Amino acid sequence: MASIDVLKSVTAVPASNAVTSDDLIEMLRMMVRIRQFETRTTELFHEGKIKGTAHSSVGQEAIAAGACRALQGSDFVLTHHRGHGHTIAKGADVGRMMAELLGKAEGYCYGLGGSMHIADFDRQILGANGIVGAGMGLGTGAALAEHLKGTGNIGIAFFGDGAASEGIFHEAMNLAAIWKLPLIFFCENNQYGLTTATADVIAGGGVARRASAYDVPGHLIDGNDAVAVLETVRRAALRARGGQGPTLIEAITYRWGDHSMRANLPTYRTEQEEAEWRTLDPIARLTALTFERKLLNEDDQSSLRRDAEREIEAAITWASALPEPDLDTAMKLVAAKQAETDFSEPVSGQRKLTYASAINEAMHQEMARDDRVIILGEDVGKTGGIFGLTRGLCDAFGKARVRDTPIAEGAISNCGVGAAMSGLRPIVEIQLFDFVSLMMDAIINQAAKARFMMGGKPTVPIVFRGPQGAGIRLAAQHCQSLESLFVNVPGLEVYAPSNAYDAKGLMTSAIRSDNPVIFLEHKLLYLGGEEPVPEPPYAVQPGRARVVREGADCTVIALMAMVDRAVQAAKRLEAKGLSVEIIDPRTIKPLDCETIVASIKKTNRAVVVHEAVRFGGVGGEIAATIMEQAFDWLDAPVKRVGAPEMPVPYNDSLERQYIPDPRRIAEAIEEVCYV
Ligand SMILES: Cc1ncc(C[n+]2csc(CCOP(=O)(O)OP(=O)(O)O)c2C)c(N)n1
Ligand SMILES: [Mg+2]
Repeated sequence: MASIDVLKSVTAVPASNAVTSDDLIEMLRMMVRIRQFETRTTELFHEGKIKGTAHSSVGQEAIAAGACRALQGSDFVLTHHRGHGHTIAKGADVGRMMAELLGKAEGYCYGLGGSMHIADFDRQILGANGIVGAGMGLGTGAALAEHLKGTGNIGIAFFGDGAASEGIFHEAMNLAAIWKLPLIFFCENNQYGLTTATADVIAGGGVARRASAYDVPGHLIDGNDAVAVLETVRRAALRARGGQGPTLIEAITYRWGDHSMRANLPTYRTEQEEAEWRTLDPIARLTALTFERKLLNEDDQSSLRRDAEREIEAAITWASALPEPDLDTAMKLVAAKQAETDFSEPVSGQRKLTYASAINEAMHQEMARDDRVIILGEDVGKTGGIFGLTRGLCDAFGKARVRDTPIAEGAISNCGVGAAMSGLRPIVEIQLFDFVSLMMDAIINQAAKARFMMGGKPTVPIVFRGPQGAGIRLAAQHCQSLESLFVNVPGLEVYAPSNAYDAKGLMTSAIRSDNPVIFLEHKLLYLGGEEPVPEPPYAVQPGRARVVREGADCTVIALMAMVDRAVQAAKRLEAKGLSVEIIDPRTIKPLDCETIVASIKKTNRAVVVHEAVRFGGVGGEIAATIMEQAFDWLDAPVKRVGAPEMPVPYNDSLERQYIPDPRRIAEAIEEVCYV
């Protein structure tokens, strides 16, 4: 099916004078090293020493060697699941790579990531990735970071032909094109995505042709020709460095082995096809060229091979003797340590702001304090966002830092994560929080895990913020409360301010945090009045709850817009002689269990209130914590109040019935108090 005839369509790229003897010899040396690494890795896998899986790039070495040869040391690469070759070609230490494959503590990722997550940030190897296509979105962010920092560095995002069918391909291409980002999109078309032939799933006659849709150069080249790869990437690099933006390169190649080392897939290629492609061995081809030019002879070639064998054997011997990682250290690598921050909270004076203006002021002050802080989102620029949260920031800090994006949540979020890993501190506005569903890969698979799976190296200081919640009749896809989706993901922090003072202080903390923060705002709170908010910058400590109101008979733990409703309920119950304590956790993750449990030990009763659907909501976690830590003090079962098991209804009166109100909260309090 994948006949070598496909190569008839590629553009021949003859070696120009720019290609030196050194280039040819070093590319060959690199390819031989990569092949040896992959060959031994496959053997170690079959011996049961390398676990899980790994993907060999044998047959595709010319791409890694040629493309990385065209880069400078400070340029970056993002690779994919079949990434050993790129990583070696960008200068990684094969010993530490092997240690990672063997799951050792001195591996690149402390043995926590394995083959699909190897990264070396000191060499601008920004990571392999287990999510097909991810490198393109992250690459836009890394390129944006280099551009804004003015380093002159460029980068390559490698991806497979299969990845070219992911939406992120189009979103990232578009973003890179409109922003003229210094990024090369390099598609290694090995003609299969797992068992599926590329020709069956790519419309429009190939990947490179899509470049014209974004008005960027597209090159279709022979990926088994290291010289063609080198020359093409050099051209693309020149363009990127010159500020002209991205290039799309599609290189036709073939992987010699199975999709992965597990080799558990049914046959989908003929032996004849495989044999035919082996005749186009990229190493044999470059070797022939070096012979033809009398740069090397057969002895030199043998010694290149022997050197590679020695190097990889030494790497295996070294790596095999290393100690295993331990769980305590692994736990410490989930999140970055909290930066040194002054969390003393100023007392509110006379000055007042709304909840929305308080968040805006925090962003303004942090952008003024730290020029790494940028904002990405739909309509966030001149118009200041549909709820006005970013109003005035574009005027104050310019379009380069307050960036209107296309309506492309995948690109916005992945660009943000890539930029965060490359040294910026992005704030991503989610226009309405429901649209976070289109950002979930960036948040859950990338932002939350990057630090851990890459061995504690990258920090991912990014804030995802936006309005959630019901109350203004926007119906089921614009009104959800989604916090429980995030609290179950290690690596994320979740902040949920209920008032203007906390909104400002927590936004400041979120921006200063070195970890990804989900910052939940509430539409109804946007509509609230002005409250006292100190003018100087201040940071509220995450994981420290506020006792909103003291009481003796029952504790209500309420989130966001429910805090005020709980206060109303408590005031109603005063008339009945009930004294209700109210706790606002302020951040759901970290959660201040101590304050909650101490309160229950005093009141002996608890009600948890949130607007999110009750089943599976955060209330269950809080109730379980109370049960675990204060069971003996409880005089009644913990009660939860939340939305019913239905999407948010549009109808005015139904929506009001849907959201917990002071009456329902008061009833719940009475129930636990009168058992
Ligand atoms: C988003 C996502 N979907 C599916 C997979 C499972 N998967 C891993 S590799 C792969 C094939 C990828 O093909 P291609 O991009 O052509 O890369 P190649 O394996 O050919 O190098 C698939 C489907 C995944 N890891 N991520
Ligand atoms: Mg493929």
